[in-house]
Amino acid sequence: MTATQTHCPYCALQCGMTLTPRIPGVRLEPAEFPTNRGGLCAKGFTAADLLDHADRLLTPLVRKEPGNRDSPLREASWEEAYGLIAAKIRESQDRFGRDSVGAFGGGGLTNEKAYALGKFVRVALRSSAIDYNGRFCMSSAATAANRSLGIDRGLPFPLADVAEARTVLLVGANPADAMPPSMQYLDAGRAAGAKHIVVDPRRTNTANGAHLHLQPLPGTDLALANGMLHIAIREGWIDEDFVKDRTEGFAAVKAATNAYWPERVERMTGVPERRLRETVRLLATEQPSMILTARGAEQHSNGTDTAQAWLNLALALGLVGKPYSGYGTITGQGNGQGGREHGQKADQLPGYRRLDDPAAREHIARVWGIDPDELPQPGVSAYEMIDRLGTDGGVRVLWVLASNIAVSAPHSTHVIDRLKSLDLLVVSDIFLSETAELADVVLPTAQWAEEEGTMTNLEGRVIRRRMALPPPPLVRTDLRVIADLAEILGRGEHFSADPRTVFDELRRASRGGIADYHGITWERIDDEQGVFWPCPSEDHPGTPRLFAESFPRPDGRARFIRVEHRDAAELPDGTFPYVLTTGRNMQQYQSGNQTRRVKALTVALPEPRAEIHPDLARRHGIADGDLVELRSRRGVATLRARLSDGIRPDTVFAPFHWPGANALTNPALDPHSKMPAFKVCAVTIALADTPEGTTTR
Ligand SMILES: Nc1nc2c(c(=O)[nH]1)N[C@H]1C(S)=C(S)[C@@H](COP(=O)(O)OP(=O)(O)OC[C@H]3O[C@@H](n4cnc5c(=O)[nH]c(N)nc54)[C@H](O)[C@@H]3O)O[C@H]1N2
Ligand SMILES: Nc1nc2c(c(=O)[nH]1)N[C@H]1C(S)=C(S)[C@@H](COP(=O)(O)OP(=O)(O)OC[C@H]3O[C@@H](n4cnc5c(=O)[nH]c(N)nc54)[C@H](O)[C@@H]3O)O[C@H]1N2
Ligand code: SF4
Ligand SMILES: [Mo]
Repeated sequence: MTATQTHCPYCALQCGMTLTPRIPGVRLEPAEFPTNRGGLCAKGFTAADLLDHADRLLTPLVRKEPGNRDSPLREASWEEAYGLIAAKIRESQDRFGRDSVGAFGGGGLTNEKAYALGKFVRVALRSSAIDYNGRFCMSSAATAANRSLGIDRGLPFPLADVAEARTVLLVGANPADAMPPSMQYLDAGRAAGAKHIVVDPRRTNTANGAHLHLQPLPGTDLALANGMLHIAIREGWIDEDFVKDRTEGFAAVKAATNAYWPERVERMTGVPERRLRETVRLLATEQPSMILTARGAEQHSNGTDTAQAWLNLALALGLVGKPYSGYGTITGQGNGQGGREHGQKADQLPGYRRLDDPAAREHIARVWGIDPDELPQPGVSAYEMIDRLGTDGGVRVLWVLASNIAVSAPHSTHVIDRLKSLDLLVVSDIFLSETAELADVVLPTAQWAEEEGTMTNLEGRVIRRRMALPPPPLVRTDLRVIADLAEILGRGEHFSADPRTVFDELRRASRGGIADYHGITWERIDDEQGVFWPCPSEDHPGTPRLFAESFPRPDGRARFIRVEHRDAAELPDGTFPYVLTTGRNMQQYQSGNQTRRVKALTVALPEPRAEIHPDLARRHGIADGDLVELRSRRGVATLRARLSDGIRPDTVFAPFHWPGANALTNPALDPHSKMPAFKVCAVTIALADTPEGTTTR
């Protein structure tokens, strides 16, 4: 029996695994890949359980009564499903214009699929309406890095470098739960005496092993970062040579930080002055130092400026571009990095090019064999697109691939209303997600172990997803479905269902762009355990570490950008007195559409738990395990309480792996990245009078 080397279907660590055929299904074992080095988390270990799962979608589904979403779904042939979709696309575009048809993609799609989907919308639909769930993920840090460093590669160094840093500041990042095998690098650093500081309103598993834990009020990280820069300036810890030779704009930032004196920052954030000072001292004097942010710092209505504030601090201390040192964002989804490079973003063409750049349009049009004028202009961001579904000027026919927005988008009751107002909703998925339950047409999709392609992990390392077994007989890959639909729409000659052909085209399309994959081949990926982009030619070694010499900006310098604290879009008040923040549990993944079906994982974590401080619980007569009702200005969720003295008494934490949390969240958007404020909204809390047994609604 031949073994297949591939990678986990879930997060951006993309742990290596070995699949060996057996009857039925496959045997899954961890592999020695440079990121996981033989480790896997519980989700990875059980990923193969979903290949032959009883819930799997095995044929297309359509409504028994077309147009009536209250009528049941029934099995249909691909021809019938395609016929329905194509007819609706034509009808909608004739009546309401090209932009009335759009797509919503995902950071779990392979590079080839993300590329093909972006091309499908621009070339086959000639619509501007496309965006994806990465907008809800790392877009704030990406926006900050683009404008300050000229490039957005989440980690500008290999993950293993983390073990060599003597100081690591983790801001709003909980890798102990979100990427357990990555902890071996943090643990190795700690064992060698490195000091780790965790900034998180909760004492997480990551914070538990750290030297220091800073516990700010959610949404105040920007003030914290500016406060640290204030101290660094006062103490003379700025790397003057680095600032002078390699950056621009420091004077304005320096002036702005005057107002962030430690006592004031302590009042704003709740972090004691001495902890602020100790953190800066370590970052400045115990180098090499790294500052890593994740969603806790970024998913805010000021997320871009917050990421920028941490980046400013890293630049001022001269951390960037030196060995085992620098600023990075921990990308989340399986292909969260590659998924943001190849054109499924509203404003983007492949290679991380801009859709509004005439030279980029020219280049891509040539690769695609079309006239540049055929390319639409940029569309609107994910939540803006969702918010306008079914309205005048909005999308009326939507195709969703690889995202479960009915659960994972903010203000979900509104999202569900909008989805219901569509003329046609098409969902491609493996299982009938909460979003697919609302669809007119459901298309079954091949899973990770049943397809070939490339993914780009959190380090910017391009790796191969390899096929271990064929998909079930009537199930098709997303790439095939994109090519089939393009054919029906009369643009078939521009598309291929073969991943290798698409990757070779992607290489040409990305050539000369920021995310340049031109020199990366499948053979090199096999031989070199992945290749780091940018990699402009086949004789180029790839780029594991960025910024050693210069920054990819017009003058080669990194740019400081002055940023000021802004209050969260919604603050607690007399009516909604507490802050709700949301995030992840170790045993579940994202909207839960996959992991809630894995028995071992649901046994380990059967339902969502709201983390509440015992003092807050006592005030409301809540005991551990009670059902509590959380209410925000937008909705209600009922979930079981888990009392923990590791969380701030003014803050409640809820996971979003089940429907519920996002009924509460605030869709206020960051003005730069269009990231929703997933990490702060105002809520009330009360003991629920819901009958025992009901958990969420
Ligand atoms: N088990 C599991 N692992 C995953 C995923 C999953 O769903 N489940 N998803 C993957 C994906 S797509 C992503 S994006 C990553 C996300 O990985 P992380 O960003 O590490 O995960 P989160 O739990 O969203 O947020 C991290 C921490 O931010 C804290 N936080 C909340 N508000 C604030 C704040 O205002 N400031 C600060 N400093 N911290 C705050 C939370 O308490 C939480 O512990 O995980 C990836 N890995
Ligand atoms: N309140 C709150 N909400 C959040 C967050 C938060 O921290 N708090 N985090 C946000 C973040 S960081 C993220 S990344 C999003 C994630 O939220 P979603 O975008 O909903 O992510 P998933 O649950 O992974 O959805 C992926 C879907 O695609 C299916 N799928 C998997 N692989 C494929 C494939 O190859 N093709 C197709 N067609 N389908 C596939 C899966 O079965 C699943 O239904 O949630 C965001 N929402
Ligand atoms: S850490 Fe991420 S990639 Fe690794 S096994 Fe777990 S879910 Fe999969
Ligand atoms: Mo994410």
